Amino acid sequence: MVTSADRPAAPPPSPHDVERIARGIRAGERTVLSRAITLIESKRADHRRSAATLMQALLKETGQAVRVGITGAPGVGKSTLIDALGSMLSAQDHKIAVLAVDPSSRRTGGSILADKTRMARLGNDPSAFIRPSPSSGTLGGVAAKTRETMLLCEAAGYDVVLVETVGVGQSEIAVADMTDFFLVLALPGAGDELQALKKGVVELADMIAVNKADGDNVARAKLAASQFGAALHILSPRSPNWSPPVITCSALKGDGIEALWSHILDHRRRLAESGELTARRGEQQVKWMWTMLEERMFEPLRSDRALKAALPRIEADVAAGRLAPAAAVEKIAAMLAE
Ligand SMILES: Nc1nc2c(ncn2[C@@H]2O[C@H](COP(=O)(O)OP(=O)(O)OP(=O)(O)O)[C@@H](O)[C@H]2O)c(=O)[nH]1
Ligand SMILES: [Mg+2]
Repeated sequence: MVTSADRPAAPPPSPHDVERIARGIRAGERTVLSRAITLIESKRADHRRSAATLMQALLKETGQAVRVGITGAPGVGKSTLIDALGSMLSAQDHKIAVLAVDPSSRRTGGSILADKTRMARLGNDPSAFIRPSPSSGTLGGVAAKTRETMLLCEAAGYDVVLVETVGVGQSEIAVADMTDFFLVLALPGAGDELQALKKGVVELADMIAVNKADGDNVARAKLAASQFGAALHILSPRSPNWSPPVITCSALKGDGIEALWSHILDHRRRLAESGELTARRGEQQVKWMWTMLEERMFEPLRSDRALKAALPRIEADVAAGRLAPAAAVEKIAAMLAE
């Protein structure tokens, strides 16, 4: 049996190859784009260097897309909404990239399949590109890969990027940090809807859309929307140039999707005119650099075998009060320096 360990490792792309990949991406070739994403998702140091060269080569071609983050509880209708919005935009000659940030192991086979069926129209649309969340890694790592994928998609000519995330851990913050507009989806329902949404997430929202406003739900959806509206009123807005609207929509029926998009464009116009868009993106880039650096610095802690073997013991000693945290840090640092 030939295992992957027996096979010689694939050589990293040469500088010449990287230039060819960059050309393929600029030409909008999907297979090249997919291969490039696989390259940036690789953990190998030589691949990572090639990936960094590629990102630098394409830097000037990035940044033109409307970047929208979409969050909400499982089942709220994110994928259905992306399908409806993406299909509408595709009909207007936009090219749509759909990405996901999900650092949990939730998105295994079944769930990807489910997404494919929920995004049935976009999935078959030649002007749409759908890429699931990188399947492993820390949130910081997954988010960094998704950001780079977003930039590759922009370089390939996708002018709308929709990033779906489910509300696990800090993933909403990671997505808000890589997009221009953060859309929170909510469900119709009485009173305690607001409690169901984490406060921190509502504070990040550039808009709340109460989805599934169809059939018997319409009145309840309107009620929920007015409650959200009142609640948003007392929060200090994320931007001085924008008060987050609250709308109702039905992703399933396509109701309210046009209005939703026009709010996103309005937001973009205002932030662009005030200079906030450029400033926000600049801050995001710097933050991203630090996140990647942190990831890089922490990597030996995850990959150094001796250290990994020693860590549980060190932790136990710290927990039991046998080892001072400061002494533990010295010990770990010394092992890393070996
Ligand atoms: N009635 C109604 N059902 C909807 C609407 N939008 C989505 N649904 C249904 O809600 C279910 C979940 O939809 P998804 O789009 O997969 O939800 P999601 O938020 O992407 O779910 P996860 O990715 O699992 O977190 C599906 O059965 C959809 O058909 C809507 O506007 N109205
Ligand atoms: Mg989904």
